[in-house]
Order: sequence, then structure tokens, then C-alpha cells
Amino acid sequence: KKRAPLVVANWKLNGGTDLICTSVASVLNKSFKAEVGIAPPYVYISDMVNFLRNSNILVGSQNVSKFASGAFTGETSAQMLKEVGCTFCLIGHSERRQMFLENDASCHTKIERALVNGLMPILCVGENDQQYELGLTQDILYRQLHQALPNLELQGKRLCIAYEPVWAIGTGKAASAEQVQEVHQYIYQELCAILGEEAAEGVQILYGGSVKKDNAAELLAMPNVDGLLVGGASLDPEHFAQICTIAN
Ligand code: G2H
Repeated sequence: KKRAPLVVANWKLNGGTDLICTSVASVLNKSFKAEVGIAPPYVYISDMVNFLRNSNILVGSQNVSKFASGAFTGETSAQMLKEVGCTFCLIGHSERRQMFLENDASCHTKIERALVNGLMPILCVGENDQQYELGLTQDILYRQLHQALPNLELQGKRLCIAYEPVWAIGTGKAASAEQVQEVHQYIYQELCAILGEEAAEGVQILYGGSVKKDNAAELLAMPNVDGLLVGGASLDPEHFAQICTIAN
């Protein structure tokens, strides 16, 4: 593996000032070999950036607008996120696809916006329970990757993919390390087809879905698992810090 693993906390619609303080305290006094990022709700980003300004912990957002500016009530642009200190943004998380009409086309636009504004996009992909049961994992990933990633200007930019099987999200039922490896290898193969081998080499592929300190090591031991996206377990600051320590 060429880079240190990337471990990202996705707080979803959770947390507040208290969690910011305890999380910051538990990551600040440790040094991790892994690259660590935290994506709190938008309103806490500035505080988080401020608390972490003397550390190398990254702060990011859970979403970004597909629009640059204008009459789009409730939206937050990539430029704004960059301005307040974000370095990455999640795009196309399954919860946004399921509940907020996110689709492959909007993901593509958001990735472009993020890249142009100097944010590293983390595109989330993955099949749902039914698709998994029907053996459609590769078909779904093929569609999600081939529609969201063509024609990107990646020269000198960073891009990540997070594979999150929907049946493993927040269920406590994580995919096995071998299952994850097989899917990540397929994702890498398709990244080569879409972006070319050289660009694909630089894309880190994270796994998300019921990651805990108990399964982090075996997942990261897989050759194509370059990092982790952690939801529920990241809301317990000590637990999250332990996962970051395991990832080295
Ligand atoms: C998947 C993951 C983080 P959890 O959504 O993005 O959440 O770890 O709670 O399954």
C-alpha cells in the first residue's frame, strides 16, 4: 500500500458541542500513523477546524451542493466548505441516495464541484440488501462508478471511493474481510477502466458499514482496503481513537 490508511468519521445527524470537545480531546493527544478525518454536521465544521488547527486531523463535510451559488435555499457550496477549512467531502452516501434523491448524475456534478474547489471527494457506493441477495453487487457498482466518474480532471487531485454495502450500514452486520476484498478488487479494476491505471493507483478505496475496533484490523489487512469510513463507532470518541490507532 502506497499511502497511510485513511480513517474517516461520519457523524451523520449526530453530535453537538459536547461531542466535538470530547472527540477533539481524544484524537489530539495521540499520534496516528493513519490519516484521520472527521465529518461533523455542517454547522460544527468551523468549530472543529478551529479546535484541530494545530493538528493534522482533516475536517470534512457529509455532503456538498451540486450548485455553485444562487437561489438554492438550504444548500452549501464546495467553495464555502473550502473557505471554512474542509479538505474533503462525502458524496452520494447511501442515506442521501435513499432519502434525499441523490443519484449518479448529481454525484458526478458534486465530484466536479469538489475537485474544482480543492476538496477531496469521497464517493460512496454500494448495493442494498435486495441487490445483494440477487447477486447484483457488481452490476450496481459498475453503474455507480461508470456514471459518477467519467471525464474528471484528476491531475494533481485526490479522490477516494467508499464501498458501503447498505445491508451492513448501522446494522452491526459488517461484511467479512474476504467479501470486502473481492469487491474492492472489482472497484479497482473498474477505476482502471474509467480513469486509466495510473490515476486509479492513486485512488484510495475505503470500506464502511459497521466498522468497529474489533473488525478494523482484519479489514485493513486486505490488500485493496485503503481505509475505513466509520459511522456509529465514531460517536464514541475513545472507540474512534482506538480504530485510528489500529489503522497503521
Ligand atoms: C456507513 C457507516 C459510515 P456505520 O454509513 O458511513 O456507518 O459505521 O454506522 O455502519
